[in-house]
Order: sequence, then C-alpha cells, then structure tokens
Amino acid sequence: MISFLILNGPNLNLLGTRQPEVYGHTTLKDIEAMCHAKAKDLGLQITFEQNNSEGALVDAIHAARGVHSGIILNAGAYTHTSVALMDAISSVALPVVELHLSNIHAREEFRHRSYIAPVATGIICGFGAAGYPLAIEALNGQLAAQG
Ligand code: CA2
Repeated sequence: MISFLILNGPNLNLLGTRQPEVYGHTTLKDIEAMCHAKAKDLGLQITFEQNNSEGALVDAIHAARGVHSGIILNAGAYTHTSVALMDAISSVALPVVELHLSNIHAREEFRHRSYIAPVATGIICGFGAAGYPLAIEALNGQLAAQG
C-alpha cells in the first residue's frame, strides 16, 4: 500500500494558537485529521509527525527510506536555512513535496529562498491548511502515473 510521511518542522505545533492572520485558525491536530480523511478517500496510508529540531527532521527523512513511498514536508523556517535537510532529501531518493501554508514568495525576502525546492518533486504554498490534502492528492497522482 502507498504510504506517505507528512513531516512538519519548527513551531508548526503552535498553529491555530498564535498569528492566525498569517497561518489561520486551524490547528496541526485539525490538519492531521484532514490528512487522514484524504488518505482514507484515496486508499493510502500516512504517518503525520512534527518536530522542532533540525536533526530529528533529518532522522525522520532517513527513516522514511524503505518505509514510505514519498514525503510531504513543511520544513517551516528550516526551509530557508537548512543544507542538512536538502542533503537528507537527496540521500533518500524519495519524491518530496515542499509544502507551506503561506505564500512564501509574497512574504519577506528571506523566505523567498528555499533549500528544499531544488530537491523537491513539486511545491505547494499559499493555500493554508488545504495545501496538505492537495499535496497528498498530487503526490499520489504522480506515483500512480509512474506506475
Ligand atoms: O507557511 C508556512 O507553512 C511556513 O513553512 C511556516 C513557517 C515559516 O517560517 C515559513 O517561512 C513558512 C513558520 C511556522 C511557524 O508557525 C507558527 C504558527 C503559529 C504561531 C507562530 C508560528
């Protein structure tokens, strides 16, 4: 069965509690439920995780190898800083969707740079929480098309 790791980076555990004008009112628990519902619809499995530490995110990407068919990654602020995450993605040879709630290109200039983008299969940003089920659908469609 197809299985995706949905991996969330630093501070995303605070979703729905602060800065709703930027990130909305939906909590990470709500998003996890949305992802499980979409996975059930499509007949696939997901593992949903959040971690504030860069090293733990690297470990989670390594551990996905041989277990999951792809990764949906909201690396949070590490998107804009982490060569380690970029290298981890390159090393596992799994398709990765880079995901952001906000449109990072419409925000501060430091958010325009992504270390994930060059090693990502595709990018979804700016659709808020709805981006998560969209990413599941997109990655599933891509894998199905590849056979
Ligand atoms: O838009 C996104 O999904 C981001 O990955 C969110 C990151 C930000 O650093 C990226 O540039 C874009 C920040 C996540 C922090 O989430 C918070 C949630 C509630 C309150 C404070 C922060």
